[in-house]
Amino acid sequence: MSRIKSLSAIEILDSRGRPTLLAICRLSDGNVGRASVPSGASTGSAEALELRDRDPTRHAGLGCLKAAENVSQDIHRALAGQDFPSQQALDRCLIDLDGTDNKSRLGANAILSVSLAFARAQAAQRGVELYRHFGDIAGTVPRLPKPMINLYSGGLHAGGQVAIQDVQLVVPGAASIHETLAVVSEVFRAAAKRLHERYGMRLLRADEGGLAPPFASSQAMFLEAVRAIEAAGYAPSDDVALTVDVAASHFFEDGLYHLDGEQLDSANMALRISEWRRNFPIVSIEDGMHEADWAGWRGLYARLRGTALILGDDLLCTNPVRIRRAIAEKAADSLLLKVNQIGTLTEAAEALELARAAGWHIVASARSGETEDDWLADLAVGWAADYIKVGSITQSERLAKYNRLLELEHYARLTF
Ligand code: 2PG
Ligand code: MG
Repeated sequence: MSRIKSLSAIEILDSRGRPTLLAICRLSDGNVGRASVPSGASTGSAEALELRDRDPTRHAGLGCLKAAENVSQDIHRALAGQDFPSQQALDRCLIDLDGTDNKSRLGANAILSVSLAFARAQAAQRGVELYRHFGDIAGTVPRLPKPMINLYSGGLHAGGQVAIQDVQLVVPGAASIHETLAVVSEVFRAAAKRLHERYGMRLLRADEGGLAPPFASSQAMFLEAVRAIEAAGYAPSDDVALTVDVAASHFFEDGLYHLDGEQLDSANMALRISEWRRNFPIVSIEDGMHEADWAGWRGLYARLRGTALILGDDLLCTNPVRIRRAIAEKAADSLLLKVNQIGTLTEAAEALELARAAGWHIVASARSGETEDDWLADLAVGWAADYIKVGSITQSERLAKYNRLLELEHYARLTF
């Protein structure tokens, strides 16, 4: 049993310089857990609500003082002195206390910060590493995920110079996280050098640390990725493959996809994606279609199943109801798992279980606004995700997760 002594939260800043929350959970036996929550930019409309102050005189309305107060006052008052035997018991209590469908009363940021801080406190109480505790919560056997590492950015994470959001690298044959990072860093350097030669300036980095030059088209972005892999001395596909987050919800308007100067209907968008997959070594396609274009998703899945992961982010929002629908309609075969889209560890574990039972792949994902907290690495390992998506290798809020994976690989002797 874990009796809560106190809960509190403060407003801190994320990697974009925007407010977010850090929560602290103290148990009566002296164990303490702390955790901070990330925040997205290309958010799905079915995500749980991130509570912001909307006070235009502070942080452009993005302040989190109200959410912090909800933890330190409402949630503290309701939970302090209570014993919680499990994560599920705590999360159910938080969900009931909020009482809304999308956590809009207390805020999903407030609720998740408590859910995570409690998990850390319980892990400390049990004297086990966080990844092992996460595994016990979900009944999963820990395993290392393969990183999908951001190389180029566009869309809402960069200047929108290219509509699609992320082109990422995976190293299919790597034996370890160490080896993966070494290979990716060579490709990243080769890519930066090529772009420097071409554009004659040090390139600006996007939100997740990816390179964001003014590519003429999506096609040019993929082609340049392949050239960078080759320039680093690797074989595209066999040594280093690509994954893409199309983030199509964010360039869909009036029923059409506005891509590379063209307006494509759903069928032509699916056709365009299958051309990319044929011409480039793409092994995973995230959000190829708009979040409400279910027919488009079914078409994409029918066309590409078995050749690349059909990965749902905005489509699914880590929400069991939406995942059930996608399984039934054969609209996807992989889940991008972001716990802040749903707001508690327990509900995210339900999403995981559903997706696993359907034979889906799991990609544990960070957000574009992150903190230096590294719990995502433990979550990806503990929940045996197939992949982890954290962004590039050039910013500390991303490296906190990669470096924690290296630590787990080292002393827990975990493998892929
Ligand atoms: C995504 C994520 C992470 P955001 O779309 O997959 O890259 O972005 O956190 O902005 O939703
Ligand atoms: Mg996405």
